[in-house]
Amino acid sequence: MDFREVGRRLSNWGRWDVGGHRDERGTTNLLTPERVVAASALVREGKVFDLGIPFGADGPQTGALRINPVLTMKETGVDQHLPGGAHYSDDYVFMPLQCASQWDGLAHVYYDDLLYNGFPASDITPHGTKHLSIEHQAKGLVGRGVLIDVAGHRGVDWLPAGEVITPDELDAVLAAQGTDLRGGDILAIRTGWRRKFLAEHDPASFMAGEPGLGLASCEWLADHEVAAVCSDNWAVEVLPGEDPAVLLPVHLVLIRDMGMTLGEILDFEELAADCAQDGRYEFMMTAPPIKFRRAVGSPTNPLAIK
Ligand code: UVW
Repeated sequence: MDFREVGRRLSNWGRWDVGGHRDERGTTNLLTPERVVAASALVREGKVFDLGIPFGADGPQTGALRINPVLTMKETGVDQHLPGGAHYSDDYVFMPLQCASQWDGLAHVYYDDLLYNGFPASDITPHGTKHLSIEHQAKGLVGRGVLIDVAGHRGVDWLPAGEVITPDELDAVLAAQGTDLRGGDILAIRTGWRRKFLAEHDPASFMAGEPGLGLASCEWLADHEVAAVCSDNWAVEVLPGEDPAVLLPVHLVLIRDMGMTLGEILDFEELAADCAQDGRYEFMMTAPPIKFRRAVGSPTNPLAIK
């Protein structure tokens, strides 16, 4: 399967342009006010699940692609002699915007010198991107979340690296869970990769490859009018990929052609246990990015609320 051909077929370029305004949000346009209202009805018990991983030196980055966050104190308060005896502490952090739980923005990947919706790749400068910055998603990531617990359905702690999750399997897991999909859903795909990291604490093994979506799932996501997809692995898609000649084809089609933001390195462990217990795999999900200007990605602290 040629990713360019799939991308051409599933392209959303121009779909959400209004008048002379070229869309910079992509599929999060599917998160309409009506759908947000409907999602709010899923909050019944007040149970809140924190789907973010900690941002710390013990994160999953190896230093090869990215580093883990480095936090340093500007002030600890010890040398301060302030009126009234007050002391304060202050900290700085140095980190890639995509090193822990994160959204990939729509300028994160491209091919043939064009970004989503035809913006030129030259928009990405050493000072950030002129278009498609992650800040355009600030309101965009709230709606009905659906967990597809692939590892749970297979009865394994985690799927092996290189294992493709197919549309047939996604359908089978949803059927077994008794979950329907609706337009504008935010999908959370659990491969068990977070559990693997918690068990092994081995960034090299976490980052060396992963189970995930293959190219056929792009069509499936488009057919279901999915607003965004996130996963507990680091790239959503299977690695090594299905075609050794193409790196990250699912990224290229979803982000560049369809305009879909990808959520990566989330933690669905507690949520999955609860869903298995009450049989309810749907929830309200809110996962705003931080409004970094001109950024191509952002950390997030996603919440699922039941
Ligand atoms: C790359 O695409 C390089 O990284 P990520 O999986 O974080 O999107």
